Amino acid sequence: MSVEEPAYIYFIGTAGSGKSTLTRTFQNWLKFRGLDSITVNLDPGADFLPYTPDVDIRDWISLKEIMDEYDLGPNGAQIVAADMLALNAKEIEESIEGFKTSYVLLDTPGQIELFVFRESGNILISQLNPKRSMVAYLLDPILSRTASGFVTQLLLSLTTRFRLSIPVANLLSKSDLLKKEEMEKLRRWSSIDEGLYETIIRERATVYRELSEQILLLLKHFGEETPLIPVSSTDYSGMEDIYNVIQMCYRAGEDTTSD
Ligand SMILES: Nc1nc2c(ncn2[C@@H]2O[C@H](COP(=O)(O)OP(=O)(O)O)[C@@H](O)[C@H]2O)c(=O)[nH]1
Ligand SMILES: [Mg+2]
Repeated sequence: MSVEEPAYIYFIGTAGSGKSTLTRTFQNWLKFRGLDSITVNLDPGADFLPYTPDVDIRDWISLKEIMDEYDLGPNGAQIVAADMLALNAKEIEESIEGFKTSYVLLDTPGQIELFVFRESGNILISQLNPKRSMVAYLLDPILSRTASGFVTQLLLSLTTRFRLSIPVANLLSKSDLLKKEEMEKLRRWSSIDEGLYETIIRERATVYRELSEQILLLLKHFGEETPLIPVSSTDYSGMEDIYNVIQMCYRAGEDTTSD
């Protein structure tokens, strides 16, 4: 068995971007490769999950109970539940440690702000292992179709990097839904090229022009022109690329298969 500590991969993205499905798909892919992983559901509001979580926040936090106890609607209860995640960080850690695995795949709440903009995300990452943590950030292809939509998503990804202070890999989710030309266009845009700049300028009227330009400069300055990794849970494309990014981050090319 490897004596290495596990790698913690947080799947983050806007609601419906494919986090839960990718958590399952990537675990399956690791399994095909003979690599051990566990899944952690951090969404107390999840009604249905496409995988059976090994560690489940719903064992500690019930959205229904919060709604009843505090007389809140579902949105208010989600916020209270997100903050309660921090209170359970130690239990989550102990539960994960019981598994002795190589990869911990953490599926975050449907709404990105609950994990990224409130403190609980940071608290949980610190409690687990910030040095061996990374974010797999899912860009939604539907929201990426226009240049301004694409830039806004990159900005959210950059904001996630700043809020959580761990490395972020940008994935283009559900790439099976994109035509070849659209994929090519996004690939070019992801290097923050002139074409993206010109498209933005054409898309927006004067009031947005300077803002868009500044956002692009910001993205360029902070290295957001890193390659986008197209992935698909439908055809399993991009799984090896995710794996390679994880290796580059932590293991310098080594995997953790038992010898
Ligand atoms: N075509 C396609 N649909 C996907 C893919 N991944 C997820 N979906 C669908 O997108 C919807 C949202 O996925 P889900 O994983 O629940 O998103 P989450 O809210 O980010 O966890 C579901 O209907 C999934 O079946 C994919 O790779 N390709
Ligand atoms: Mg989900």
